[in-house]
Amino acid sequence: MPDAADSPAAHSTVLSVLLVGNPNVGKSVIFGALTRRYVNVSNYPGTTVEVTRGTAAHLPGRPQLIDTPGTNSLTPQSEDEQVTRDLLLAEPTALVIQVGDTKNLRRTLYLTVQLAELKRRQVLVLNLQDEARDLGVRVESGELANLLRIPVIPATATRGTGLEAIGRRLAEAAVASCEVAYPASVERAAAEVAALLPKELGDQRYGVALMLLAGDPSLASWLRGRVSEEGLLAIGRRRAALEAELGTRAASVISRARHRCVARLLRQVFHQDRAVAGSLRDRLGALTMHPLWGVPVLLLVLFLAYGFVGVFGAGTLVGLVEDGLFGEVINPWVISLVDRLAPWQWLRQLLVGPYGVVTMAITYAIGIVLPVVGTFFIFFGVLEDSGYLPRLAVVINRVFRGMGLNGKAVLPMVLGLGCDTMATLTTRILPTRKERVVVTLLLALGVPCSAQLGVILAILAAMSPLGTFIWGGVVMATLFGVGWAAARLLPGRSSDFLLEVPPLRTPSLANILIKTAARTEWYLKEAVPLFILGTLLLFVLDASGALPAIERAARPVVVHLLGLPAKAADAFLIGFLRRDYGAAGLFVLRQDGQLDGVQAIVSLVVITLFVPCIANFFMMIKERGAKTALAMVAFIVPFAFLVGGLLNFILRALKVAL
Ligand SMILES: Nc1nc2c(ncn2[C@@H]2O[C@H](COP(=O)(O)OP(=O)(O)OP(=O)(O)O)[C@@H](O)[C@H]2O)c(=O)[nH]1
Ligand SMILES: [Mg+2]
Repeated sequence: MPDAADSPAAHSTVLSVLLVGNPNVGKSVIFGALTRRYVNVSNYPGTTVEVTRGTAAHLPGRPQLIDTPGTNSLTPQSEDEQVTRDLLLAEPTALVIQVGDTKNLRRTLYLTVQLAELKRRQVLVLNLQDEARDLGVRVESGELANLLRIPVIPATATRGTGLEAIGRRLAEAAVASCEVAYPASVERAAAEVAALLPKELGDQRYGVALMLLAGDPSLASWLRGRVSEEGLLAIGRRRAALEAELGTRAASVISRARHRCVARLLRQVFHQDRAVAGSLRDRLGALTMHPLWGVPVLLLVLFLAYGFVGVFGAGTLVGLVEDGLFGEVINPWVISLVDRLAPWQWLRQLLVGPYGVVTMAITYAIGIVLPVVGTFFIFFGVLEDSGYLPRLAVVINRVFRGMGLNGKAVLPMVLGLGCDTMATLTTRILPTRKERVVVTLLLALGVPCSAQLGVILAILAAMSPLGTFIWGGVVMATLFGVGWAAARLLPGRSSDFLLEVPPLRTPSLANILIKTAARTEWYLKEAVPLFILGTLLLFVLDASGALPAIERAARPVVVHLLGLPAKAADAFLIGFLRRDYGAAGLFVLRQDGQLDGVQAIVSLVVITLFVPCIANFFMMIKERGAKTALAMVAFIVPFAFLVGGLLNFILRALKVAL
C-alpha cells in the first residue's frame, strides 16, 4: 500500500536519523508524528517491513527520519530484521532514536547494548508508558540515563506525550555506556577480527566483529567485496578457533554476556510495584487465543465481518450507490449528455456502451467495489489495531502445523484478506525461504483480497448459506491441500512458531479513519486505472470482433468444463488484470439472472483461485524472482479451472440446488 519511500540520494547531505527498536513498540507512530507522513501503524509485529523516509521538518536541522522494521536483535532472524541491520551498517553516521516498550525493558536494553557495541549515537525513547503504568511497571528513566549516559525519554506516542522532548534532546545523542564483560578469549578474538575489517567501518568494527563471531550468515554477502577472500577465510578460522577454545557456540556465550549486562541495569531501574491482577482486557485477550474458546470468538469475528462488509457494505451501500446513484442518476444523465454531444457512434459506445468507460469501468469500480472495500478497510483496521490478528495466528496455528507451516505464516495470509500485494511483501517476516515461497503461492492462489472478497460476499449474501459453505469449504480445502503438498515437495526447512502476541488495545478512531482514507486513496489510484484499461481492452476486442472469437475459443473450458455461459469468459479475461474486477463481472451476470446457483458458486471458486492481480504478480516477481513467480502462475491458472470443473461435475451429479 502507500508506504512509498523517497529516493535516498535526494537526502544525502542531510542529517539522517534512524528510528530503531523491537517490533510493535510505536516506531511508526513516532515517525508519523514527527514527519507528518502517513505510514501504516498496526498492532502486530511486522507492520513495517520496508524502510520509509521522511523529513522531520520541526526538528532542529530538519533531519531525514528513517522508519525501520522492528527487530529484536542485530543478528537478524528474518528478511525484515535484516533490512534494519543493513541500514545501520549503510548509514554509519546516522543518529539513532531507539524506541522501546517500557514494559519490556529487558528486550529494549538488549538492543541498546548492541547499538552501543556498534558505537551508535542514540537517544532512548521509553514508549508505551500508559500500558506500563497499568501493569504497575515503573522505570527510573533518570537513573537509567545516568547509567547509560544517553538521553532517556519517557513517552506515550499515541497521546503525543514525550514527542517534543525527542526533538529537543536529539542533539545530546551519545553512545550508550554499557560495558559488556565478555570472556577474555572473546575480547581477543573480537579485536583480531576487527583488525581484518575495512577501515571505512571506523568505530563499528568491534561491533561487527562480535556479530561475525556470533556466526551471522546474513553478513556474508555484505562482507563480500569489502573484505578479501583471505580475510574472509581468516575470520572463519578465527571463529572456529574461538569456539574450540570456548567449547560451545560463541553466539550463546556472547548473548549470555549481554544478558548479564542488561540484568544488572534492570536491577537498578526496573520496578514492578504490585502483582497485577488480570484485567478484563487481559482475560479477553487470553480468551481469543484459547484452544477452545478461540474458535467461537473467530466465528463471531467472521459473522461480524459478514454482517458489516457482506450485508451492509455489499448489500445496502452497493444498492444505494450502484442502483441508486449510478443506475438512476449518474448513468442516465451521462448517457443523455453523451448522446447529445458525442458525434460518433463508436465514441458513444466507448463511453456508455456495454463495455463503456462510464457504464462499466466507473460503475464497477465506484458503484460495486468501492463501498465494499471501504467497509472492509474499516473492519480490517479495527482488527489490525485491536491486536486480534496475531491472536488469530495462534488459534489457527494448529491447522497450519498440520500443513507443515509455521503459525507465523498465518499473519501474512490474514493480511492477504486486506491486500495480497502487501501481504506478499509481509512474507519477509517469515524466517525461511521455503515458508516465504509457500505463503506467496497460497496468497496468489486462494486468499481473496478485500475488494474481491467483498464482491464475492455480495453475491453469496444473496444466496442460501449452503453456497457460502461450499465456496468457503472448497477454497480452504484447496489452500490446505496445496499448502500441504508444497510444504512437502519444496526443499528447505520450516521454522518454529515464535510470534509475539501484543496486548489487546482499544483501536483509535483517528488511526482507523486515516488508514481507511489512505487505503481508499490507494485503491482509487491503483484499481480504477486498471478497471478503465480492462474496459478499453474489452471494448477494442469487442469492436474488432475478437471478443466473440475468444469466447468461442474459451467454450471448451468455460461452457463445457465449468458449465458457465460463454459470456463468463469476459469476467475471467478482465480477472487477469484484477480479480475483483472479474468478480464484479460475475456480480453483474448474476444480477442479470444469467448465472444459476451452481454456476455462481463454480465461477466464484474459479475467480477466487484465479491468477493474482497484476500488482500482486509484480510483487511476486520482486520478492521471489521471475522464474518462481511465473511457475506459480503457470500452476495456478489451469489448477483453478480444474478445481472449478471438478466442483461443477460434483454439484451437477449430486443435483445440488442453490
Ligand atoms: N497504548 C499505547 N499504544 C501505543 C503507543 N505507541 C504505539 N501504540 C500502539 O502500538 C501499536 C504498534 O505501533 P506501530 O507504530 O505500528 O509500531 P512499530 O514499532 O512501528 O511496529 P513494527 O513496524 O511492527 O515494528 C499500534 O497499535 C499503536 O497504536 C503508546 O504509547 N501507548
Ligand atoms: Mg512500524
